[in-house]
Amino acid sequence: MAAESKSRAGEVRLWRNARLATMAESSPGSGVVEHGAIAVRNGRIVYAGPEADMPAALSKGAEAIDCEGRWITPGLIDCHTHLVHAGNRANEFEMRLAGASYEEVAKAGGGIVSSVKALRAASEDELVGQSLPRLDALLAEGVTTVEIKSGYGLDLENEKKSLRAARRLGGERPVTVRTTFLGAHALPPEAKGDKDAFIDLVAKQILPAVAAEGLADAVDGFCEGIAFWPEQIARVFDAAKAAGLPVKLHADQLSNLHGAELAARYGALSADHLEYTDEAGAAAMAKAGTLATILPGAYYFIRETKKPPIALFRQHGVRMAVATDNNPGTSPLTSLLLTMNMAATLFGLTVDECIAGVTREAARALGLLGQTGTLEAGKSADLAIWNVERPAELVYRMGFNPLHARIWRGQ
Ligand code: DI6
Ligand code: FE
Repeated sequence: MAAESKSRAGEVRLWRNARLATMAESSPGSGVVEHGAIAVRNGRIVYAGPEADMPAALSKGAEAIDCEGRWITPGLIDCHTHLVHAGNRANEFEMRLAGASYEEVAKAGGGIVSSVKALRAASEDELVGQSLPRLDALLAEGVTTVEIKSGYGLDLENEKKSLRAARRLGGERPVTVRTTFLGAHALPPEAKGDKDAFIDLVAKQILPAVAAEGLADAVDGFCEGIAFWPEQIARVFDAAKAAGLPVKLHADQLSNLHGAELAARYGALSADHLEYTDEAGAAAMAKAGTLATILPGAYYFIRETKKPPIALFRQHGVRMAVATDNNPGTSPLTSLLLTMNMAATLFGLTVDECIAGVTREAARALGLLGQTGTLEAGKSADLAIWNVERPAELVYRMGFNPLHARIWRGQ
């Protein structure tokens, strides 16, 4: 699994002469430490803070890396992607730009069903091969943890194939992969329009089998008129609960079906998109501790005009994560840096909210805050080291990558 070990067991590695944005919850803002150092042993952070306060025992005999004043943030986390898919839908994009309607695109074999066809036709090896360049694009910008959903297989064998491909990506590259079963994503052609029967199949057969094989860390659904109704999603969530898996939801992206409240009722880790969420939804999420995962890439790409209610989320104390939603239909985006810029420019998130959204809050949205997402002792040494003068540059630039080095589990 892990990359070849460069430091021996028990040895301390030190990143010194650095500026830290620890993102620790106990500190205000980004938890800035101007003259900072991070000590790492066995892949874990044993110290992160002012260099002057570091216990002398840690630096004695340690291998020290001089960061020359560079900024270190937690490794970035993309907590919502459909990264494992086959082919792309550039043809559909082109048709739409030439004036084709959604129906015309669908008639020409476009839409989500075309991605289902392509995924079913691809072998597991081909899926891994096609997905690796997208994963590499994320890693090149300092990503150390990525969530990957199924949802283009839509039958047992093909859902398992995509989840296995996702897990394999974590073996091919030094990155933490969390998998999410998204069986209730769309209706496959063989369901012949019968959503209830398909939901039965997902809840009673596919989900339990996927869970029994340990292929999924969580369960997601698409709650929308063009996908599944809240009552149908609730049946999938009941099955997830029975299998002991946490849930999350694509909610209120195109209309307000009160998906946010549904997610909150099930104690979901996150509700995602949320363009049409109202105040009752925000209040319910706050009460349940359900995060809002903001996906500006999809908002931008489908030219949505209704923005998620960021002010309500702040007012009610809903925590916000930010993710790419990488997928072939509505967000062919593989840059978490650009995503931060979009969250700031399109939705008015502050720099601190953007950076927290792709680190601490993204970790929380995956149930991984105990392991990663901040620079604090005890956590995995997942770091991104940047050639910037101030963290705001990570949000400000468009299409420029200032990453100096990416460290995953201390390597
Ligand atoms: N919401 C989306 O925007 C994507 N899936 C979802 O649940 C669309 C996926 C696609 O068109 O391939
Ligand atoms: Fe999505």
